[in-house]
Amino acid sequence: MKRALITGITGQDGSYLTELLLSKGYEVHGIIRRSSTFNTGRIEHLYQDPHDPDQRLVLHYGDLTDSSRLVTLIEKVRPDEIYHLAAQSHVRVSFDEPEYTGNTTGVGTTRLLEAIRMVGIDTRYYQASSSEMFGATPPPQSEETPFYPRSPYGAAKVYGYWMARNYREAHGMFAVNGILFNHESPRRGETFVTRKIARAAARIAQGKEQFVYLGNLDAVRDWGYAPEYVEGMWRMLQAEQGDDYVLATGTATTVREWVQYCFGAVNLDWESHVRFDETYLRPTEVDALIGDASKAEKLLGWKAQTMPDQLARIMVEAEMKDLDAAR
Ligand code: NAP
Ligand code: G4F
Repeated sequence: MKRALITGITGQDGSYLTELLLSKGYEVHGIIRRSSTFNTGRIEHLYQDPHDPDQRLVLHYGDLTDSSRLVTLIEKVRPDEIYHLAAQSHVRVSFDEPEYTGNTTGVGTTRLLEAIRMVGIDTRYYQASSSEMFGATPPPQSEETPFYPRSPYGAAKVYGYWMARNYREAHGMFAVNGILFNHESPRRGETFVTRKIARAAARIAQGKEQFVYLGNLDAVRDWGYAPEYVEGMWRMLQAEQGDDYVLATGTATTVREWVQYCFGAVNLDWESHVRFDETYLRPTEVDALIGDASKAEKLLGWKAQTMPDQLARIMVEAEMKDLDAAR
């Protein structure tokens, strides 16, 4: 039985990846942070009793800032595959907490890579790189596009990208950079713009709120569906050698168009409900991200299936269902 270790298992991608790996027969180990409230909501439905002799999902406390714990965990689990998804992943927040973002999203990657090297296991490593690394470089962006990060988060991800490549080149590690464009789902964190808008549209439709406050409506993003992207992560680690791949839909949607899709899904006129709040502007913005995922299609047979308009509908319907269930 293959064994995988996932950092960031409690996040959006971690939860879908856990479902995928369990369905493929893996034993899955996940690192969770100690917190005073439960932070395992996204994987609650996958929980397995530690007393069950057939348990295939095991959770361990740990943190990206604690190198010795990463070493003991790698030694204990000895995974065949490691998916490094944990990060302070919010771009706007990274401007408020640049040092913390650098420490976790950036140096946290080095701590993990170094833990693997110190323990000396032969494993396959996935690095959650990001289209934010392209920043100000105009679209379309591919594996060959130069990086120009526009946030502390983007800069930290560029550092992590190069550390993963360096461990591949310097130490012969099977290390992969998945350069993923924005991917969303009903499990997306509530403060990312797609979920914030889908949630607001549903709540306004049900009379619970009247307005949603947003920042820049002109930004262009390439929004895909998260469960499809974790399949791409897995395929990257099944390839013959470590390499770097973009995953994206190749489509361009503005935040304004996303608003229109979501409010359209509940038959509301968006302009009566959207208000501007400069709090949500960033000191430096990434104007346009549109990915070219042709390498992943050619070498991994991966292609995005769900397009942004369908995705918006999926997310609004999930919000409506949750509100109905809470009644
Ligand atoms: P997410 O929902 O924000 O999840 C982040 C995960 O990292 C959570 O499990 C979080 O734990 C964990 N984490 C944060 N700081 C940690 C620390 N110091 N030690 C240990 N764990 C920590 O992110 P996501 O959307 O699933 O994205 C997964 C990865 O892909 C991230 O690295 C992100 O930067 C990257 N990425 C995402 C996208 C996207 O569009 N979603 C695109 C490109 C790249 P808690 O639950 O305890 O907070
Ligand atoms: O949803 P966002 O916060 O995502 P962003 O900044 O594109 O970052 C996400 O995708 C990256 C991949 O490219 C990941 F690496 C990263 O971890 C994260 O998952 O913002 C999208 C756009 C931005 O241009 C922002 O300025 O929406 C604009 N926006 C407008 N009003 C807003 C808002 N963003 C947020 N979060 N909240 C608003 O009210």
